[in-house]
Amino acid sequence: MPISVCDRLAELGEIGRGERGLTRQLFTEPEHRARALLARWGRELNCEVVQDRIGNLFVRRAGRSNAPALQFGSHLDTVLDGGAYDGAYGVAGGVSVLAELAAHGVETQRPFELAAWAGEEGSRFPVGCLGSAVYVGWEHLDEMLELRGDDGMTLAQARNGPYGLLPDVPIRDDFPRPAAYAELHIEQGPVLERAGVPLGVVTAIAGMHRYTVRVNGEAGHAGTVPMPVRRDAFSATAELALMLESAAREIGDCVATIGWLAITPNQTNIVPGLVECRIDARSTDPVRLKELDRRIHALAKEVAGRRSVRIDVHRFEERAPTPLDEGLKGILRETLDAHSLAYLDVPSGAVHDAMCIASICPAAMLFVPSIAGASHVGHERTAPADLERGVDAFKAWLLAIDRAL
Ligand code: HGY
Ligand code: MN
Ligand code: MN
Repeated sequence: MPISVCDRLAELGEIGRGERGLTRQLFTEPEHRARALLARWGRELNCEVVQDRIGNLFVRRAGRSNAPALQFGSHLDTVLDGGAYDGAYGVAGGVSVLAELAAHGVETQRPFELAAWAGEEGSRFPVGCLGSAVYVGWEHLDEMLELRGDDGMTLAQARNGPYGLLPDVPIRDDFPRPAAYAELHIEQGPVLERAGVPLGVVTAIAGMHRYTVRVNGEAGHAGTVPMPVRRDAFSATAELALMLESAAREIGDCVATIGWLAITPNQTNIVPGLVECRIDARSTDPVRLKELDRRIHALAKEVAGRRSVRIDVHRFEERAPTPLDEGLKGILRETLDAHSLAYLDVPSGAVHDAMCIASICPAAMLFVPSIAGASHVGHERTAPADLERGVDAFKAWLLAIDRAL
């Protein structure tokens, strides 16, 4: 009896568990253990297990021909105190599909290759979709290896450390272009649950710009610097944050978030001299995303002038809104109709590795509902029946794609 996706998720869900949720950041002990577990699952299924030099892990099942693979997957890393389903569901679900094919001796036309993309969250090293972006050539490995995490360690040091690449897995240096790519993921939003529909055909993935913002004011004694002459870096940042929030609301159909912030010297009785923060700005509409970008720079200039502080804004990540492949979406809708499974077209506000892979081959995604739309939190949940149904639908979709390609 093949292991259920819920059981695989339960096993994965114990790796990196903390009080408030799961933390499996790239090249840390728990994330290394999660990759090692996937490698073990792959070997148990007599699949070829290989990795590349940024830490992407591939579990490959041979097909009748050696044509370009049908690739599918997601990520094993998590945000800080994250949930047990974001990313993990697409990987565990992919393993369940491979296990089902093996259990029934199904021979596919082409190889089926499950990918666990390294560092999708960008939660330790600040570039999102890190592994898949290197895989498609959007980012260069050598440049990414110089990235520095919040703990001061470079990506190279972490990768070459005890929790880097898996010691017993061969390294693959070629980046074969798949024939097509499919990703199974939780919705991370409330749309499917509110509509009472168990499956989502993802129409497009939101574009995302990420910025670092440095606000330079003047540190001083909290008790003696009079209010009118202060150049308080935190007050300037707070004003910028509120103006950014209003701008996003005004533009509409976009989101802007400051989720990471560091105050220097971060002392109760010192007026902050320096604040660094990061802005995460998104929209599925490129025009709105561009307007948000314009407003960010304009607001920074306005606040800097009014408060006589220096504000430097640097965009370090730019991912365009990504419409997903019409052909693969058509096959998915036909498959769901053939199995009398209800579905809804739904855009993705979250970004995914699929947006990178879509630049080298047709790519599409299938969603299952998130309870209360909660994600990137420890109480992220999806009902077991929805998880199982998603894997069944995903398997049928992959086999239909394999026949159609
Ligand atoms: O941030 C995101 O949208 C994704 O979960 N990394
Ligand atoms: Mn994800
Ligand atoms: Mn995520």
